[in-house]
Formats: sequence, structure tokens, C-alpha cells
Amino acid sequence: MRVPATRWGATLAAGLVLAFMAGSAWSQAQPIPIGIAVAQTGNVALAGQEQVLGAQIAEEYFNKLGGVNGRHIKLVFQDAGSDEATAINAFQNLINVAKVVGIVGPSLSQQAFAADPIANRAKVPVIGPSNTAKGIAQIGEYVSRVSAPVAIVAPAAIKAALGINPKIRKVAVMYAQNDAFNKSETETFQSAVKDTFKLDLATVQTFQTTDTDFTAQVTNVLNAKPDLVIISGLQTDGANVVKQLRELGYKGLIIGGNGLNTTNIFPICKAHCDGLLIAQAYSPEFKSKINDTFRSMYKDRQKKDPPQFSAQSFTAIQVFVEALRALDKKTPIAGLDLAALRVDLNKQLMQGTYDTPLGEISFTPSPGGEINQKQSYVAQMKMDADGANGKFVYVK
Ligand code: 1QQ
Repeated sequence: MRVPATRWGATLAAGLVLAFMAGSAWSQAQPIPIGIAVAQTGNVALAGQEQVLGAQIAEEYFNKLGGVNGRHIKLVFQDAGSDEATAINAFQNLINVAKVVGIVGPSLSQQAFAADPIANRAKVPVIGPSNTAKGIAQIGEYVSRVSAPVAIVAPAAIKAALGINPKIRKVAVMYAQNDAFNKSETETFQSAVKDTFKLDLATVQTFQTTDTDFTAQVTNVLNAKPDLVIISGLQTDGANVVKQLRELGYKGLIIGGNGLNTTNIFPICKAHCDGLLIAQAYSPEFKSKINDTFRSMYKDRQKKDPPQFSAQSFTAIQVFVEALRALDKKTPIAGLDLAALRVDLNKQLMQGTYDTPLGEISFTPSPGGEINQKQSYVAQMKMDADGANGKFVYVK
């Protein structure tokens, strides 16, 4: 018996659709996997915990709104640790095993310079949630960041210090020399001190992120009699430098860099954290609908205002979700295989403008996506007398 041509056609078409679906990355019912590889262990785990929270809030928030045009997203967490090898391993797992559409991470610039090239070669979009060193968006076409670079944000802290104490002339700078972000940040601070604010750079002291005793460096700082000390370190080392400066008698203002930008350092420097100035790429007080929602979702969980690292990781997930929605409207993503989806998603995300808790952001290709963000702020740590609790107070 001959099968009518039209029926053949229909059967063939149905077969093709099935084969196509089997070969495509997901069925309509599957959630879309987005990788999140931040520090859950190691010396930036304190920031990493804040990043996990921000991302989880984003997952809940965007899925309640219907995810990507009706399809949910699913975050796949992989500990990127605080070193390069763990970050590389996390990226490889997310790319090859979990088969995510894109990755948010890692926490440190130092790790990004090692792990991002792997994603870039595999054509998997990466959004850096907190990588602030110079050169991140230049790693490659598939690397963007939602974290404003130190060159833009950090000098605001010096301006704020001069606002509090206009008599500042002599400045001491201390930095961790074994970390890419701290080296980049201290360059910005040192040139701002000398060139922008025409202050006297009295001494530059170096340490390692793994150091615990800073007596030698603090002694050199005290001998230079500075009116301001600027520290670029990570959390445990940076907070210990603050503590030891105070214990050995330094009374002037202290600026901390982005590595100290978490209330999770309070248990280390306790009452000595008081007065520490830190530039911010986020303010919980920024007025917008999405920031109000993010702030209240965070407050419900943590009973305090959200910190910068949580707002940035929320934003990174938001960029992926909104870019996926826009892409899906142009080219239904169910019809794309994973490799094509990753490539198209990267192109799409670079073109968008996003109304986020950080304010309105967009990207400039360079060749990856460098963030454009208008807002930046400075906050000062205010501790209770016993040093057990404290908070960031935004400097106007
Ligand atoms: C970087 C940073 C860190 C302080 C993030 C935790 O800004 O490594 O770029």
C-alpha cells in the first residue's frame, strides 16, 4: 500500500521535530540551568555567602514572575573556593557536566583571570559578580561583569575621607601583593592619592593574604605618621590589619577596599572596625521598584539591609534571565542546541539595558562586557560600643 505523500510529509516532519528536540538542550518542561561558582570555602567565603544569598533571592523572585517566558530557571551551585584551581574545576563541571547556559562567578579577580579563559574558549557566557580588577572585561568576548571596576569606585572613598577630615596630608597605603584585585586596587588608590588629590604618599607596605601578623608593616606605618591609611586586602587579612593598626595606636581615618566590603568582618575587627570607610557600588537606599523588592526580600531573610555583594549577584542572575527572555522572543530557545543558545545568549546580554538593584546598567563590549553604571557611594562602618554588632552607614 502506498502512503499518501502528505502523510509521509507529516510523519517526516513529526520525526524531525522529535529528533530535533532530542538533540536540543531541553524540553519545555525542564528548568534552564544557570551556574553559580562563587567562594563557599576559603578566605573569601564570607563574601561568597553573601553572593549565594543574592543569587537565591533572584532565583525565587524571577521564577515567581514566570522565569523565562513561563520556563523556570534553576541555579546550579558549584563551590569555586578562593583559589584558582578550585575555580577552574567548578567552571569545567558547570560547562561540561551540568551543561549550564552561563556562569555567574568566580568571586575573586585572581580566580577570574585563571577560570574565565576556559569559559571563553568554550563560548559560555560568564558574568563576574564581584571582579573589580582592571582587565576583567578584556579577558574575552564571553566575559562580562556587573561589578564596577576599582578605578571608578575606589577614589570616592578618599574624597569622603577628606570630607570628614580636610586636614589629611600624609597617606599610608598597605596592600596584599599576592592577589590580582588588590594589586589593581592599590594602583588606583596610589595614583588617586598622588595625582587626583595631590596628597603625600608617605609609605607603601605590602603583605600576603595569608598573613596573620602585621606588626612589622603597622610599625612602619606608625613611623610615617599618616593622617589616613588605605588598605587593599581580602577579608581575614584586611580586617586583621585594621585591628592591629588600632591596637598599636593608630587613631586616624582608615579606608578599606572592596575586599573588606562585608559586615562579616565584624567578628574579626569588632569595635576596631568602627569608622572604616569603604566605597560601594550599591546602596540599599537607592530608590527603585526592583531595589525595594530586593531589599525587602533580603531583609525578610537576614533582618538587615542587603550588602553590595548580594545585590551584585542578584543583578548577574537578573541579566541572564532578562537576556534569555529577550532572546526567546526573537528565537524560541527550545529550538536551539546548547552551543547555539550559549552564543546567542552572550550576544543578547551585551545589548540589553537592565533596571537592577544597582540602578540602570548596560555593557560596553571591550571585547567582553564592561559595566556601565552611574551610581557609586561610600559607607562607613558604625559599631556598637562592645563591638558585637554594627552596620554600614552611607556617607552623603
Ligand atoms: C576582586 C574583588 C574581591 C574583593 C571580591 C570578593 O573585588 O577580586 O575583584
